[in-house]
Amino acid sequence: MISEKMADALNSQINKEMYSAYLYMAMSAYSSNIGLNGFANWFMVQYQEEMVHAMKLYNYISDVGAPVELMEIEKPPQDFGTALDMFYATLEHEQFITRSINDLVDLAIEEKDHATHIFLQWYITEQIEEEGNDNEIIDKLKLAGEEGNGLFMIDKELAVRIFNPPAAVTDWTQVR
Ligand code: OFO
Repeated sequence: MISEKMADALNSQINKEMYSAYLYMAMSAYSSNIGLNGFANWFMVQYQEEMVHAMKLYNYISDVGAPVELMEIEKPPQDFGTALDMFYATLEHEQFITRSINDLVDLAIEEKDHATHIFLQWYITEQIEEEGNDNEIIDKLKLAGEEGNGLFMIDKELAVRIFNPPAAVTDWTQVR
């Protein structure tokens, strides 16, 4: 059992995760357009990860007997500038998501909602990884330069990222 206020906040978080998926899908399309197929792969993997983030919330809300409420997903931008600009935008978005998760944890603590508090721990850890990945790529882009060989090398590196689905990702109702 969770409060109505908590259910609303978790439903809003589903929307934020769906927007994250949509944003990274747009970045993937943009990367393909400018010939950065490795970046396109990296962002498409990120898109899939965001879908998992959304589905974990969806299934948690269902598990605790609250109504899932889906909302309109905002249109993402279409032009992201240079590769470095795109990763700065990615980091900024992830920092926004981290703040949102922190607010959810604050609410869980305020409401003494231990189940939701425990559930949210996964997201706290995940956000450390997400921001860490973005910072690492930003550092590499700054070091290697944004043109020619350096960019080509980073593109090759990002091409090998693969999506590691949770065990039951073929059955989205089982994603926990
Ligand atoms: Fe990118 O972590 Fe979810 O949104």
